[in-house]
Amino acid sequence: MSAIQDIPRIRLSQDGPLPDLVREQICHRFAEVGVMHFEQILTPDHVSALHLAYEAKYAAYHRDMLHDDALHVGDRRNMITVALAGPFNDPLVYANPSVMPVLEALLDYQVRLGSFVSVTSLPGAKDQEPHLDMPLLFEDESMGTQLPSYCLTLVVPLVPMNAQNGTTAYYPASHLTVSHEHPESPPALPEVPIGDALLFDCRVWHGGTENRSDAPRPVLYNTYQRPWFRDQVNFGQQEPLIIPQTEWDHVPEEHRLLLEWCTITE
Ligand SMILES: O=C(O)CCC(=O)C(=O)O
Repeated sequence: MSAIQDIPRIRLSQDGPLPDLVREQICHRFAEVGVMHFEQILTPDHVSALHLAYEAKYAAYHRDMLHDDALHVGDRRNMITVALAGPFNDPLVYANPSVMPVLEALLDYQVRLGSFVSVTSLPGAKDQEPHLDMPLLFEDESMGTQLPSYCLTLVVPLVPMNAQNGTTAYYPASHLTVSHEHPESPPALPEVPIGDALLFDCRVWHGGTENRSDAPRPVLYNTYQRPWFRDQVNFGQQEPLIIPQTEWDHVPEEHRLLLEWCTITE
């Protein structure tokens, strides 16, 4: 099998259901590559508003130090839990209609949001080591790579992902082999403007690239899981998913199952 080096791109209309054949083709392609670039899932103005809200609430994490409730995930890089509150408590953000039909089909129509965080690299952050976000199920056995997707992360950049701000290097199709190291083939380095998003399978090798800009580079990481799968490794010191009670009251009935793992705060 020749190495896949490109990340497929799709743009889906938010009006009306996805035809079965189209959904099947997209899922088939995703299963082959393990990463997909979704174009224009939000307007740039909407993302700018999210960015402002993020900066207003989470700037305290923009210091290069260890935080009690944020995970240090590499040089000058933290994973910060973002409360589903204000502009983040919005179905366009946690259940985006351009992405959900694909996510639902990939996870067999039983989707739970497992975590809602930002991975923020600070100016000067170096490349992150390529890694898997969690160990494979049945770690040393090919079985873990033959299973359908069970944990998918939607990366929604709040500033453009590019060579200046930093992007994420992905090794397409690396979810199909068992290895304790990333493939030797060169990774894909996607340029992602605000409004676009990347979806990747948790079995795909990846790593953030350096931040050469003079500003933090936050990307939202929305992780969707089958109901039987729990992330046992990334949330030892922080809640994966929080929502204040007053915000929970505004969650539409149709999304309450998706969000049933939320910790409701005062
Ligand atoms: O910062 C990035 O671009 C990727 C972050 C990441 O892969 C991680 O923290 O697991």
